[in-house]
Amino acid sequence: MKGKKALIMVDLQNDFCKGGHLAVPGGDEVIAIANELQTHFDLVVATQDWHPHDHMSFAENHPGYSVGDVTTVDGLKQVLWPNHCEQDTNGASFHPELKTEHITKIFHKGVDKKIDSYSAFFDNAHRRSTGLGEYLQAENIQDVYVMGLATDYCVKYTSLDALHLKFAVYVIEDACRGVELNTGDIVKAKQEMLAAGAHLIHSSEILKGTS
Ligand code: VGL
Ligand code: ZN
Repeated sequence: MKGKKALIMVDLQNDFCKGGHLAVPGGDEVIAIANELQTHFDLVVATQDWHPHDHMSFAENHPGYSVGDVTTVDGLKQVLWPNHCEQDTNGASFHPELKTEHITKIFHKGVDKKIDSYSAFFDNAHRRSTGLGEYLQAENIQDVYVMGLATDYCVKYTSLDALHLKFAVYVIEDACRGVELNTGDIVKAKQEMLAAGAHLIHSSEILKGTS
């Protein structure tokens, strides 16, 4: 039987787009691509970064620290961010132009104040599953296609975890944008994903086929 394909749309939320609290350069440019891609898959899922106000990834919750600083939380390296994607705020909502009618399930991550979660599958210490891996396995998905924000954080860790879970992983390069906190982070992230076994593809390779 031919493998079933899922599209994972990572964090297409207002706070990562223009005017958002953690705007990723060009973030909103991927929304139109996401809309075009959705009908080409057996299954479409989406993630939302979904933090409580007192989340430990927010610089504001670490007196004396600033955005971009790196510290340790509960033994794990943590980059400190501006407050973003606070649960039930407009910043955490999907971009208003994103089509949502094809999404079969939404996975929230970063909900525990004490630990961040860049991957759509597990928190950063792999302590708790979001349920995404189990869901895709139950749906007999073999190939996962990852797109969204941000290339060097949530897209990267989602892709690496998908590979660990033995999915074939395709990262749709032109449908991702990165934070690039440090110059070269996006290139490095792509190299890491490639080295781990992901395929980097262009959306046209999917769109040229029939839906
Ligand atoms: C993300 C930084 C903090 C992401 C989420 O979606 O890539 N980056 N939280
Ligand atoms: Zn976050």
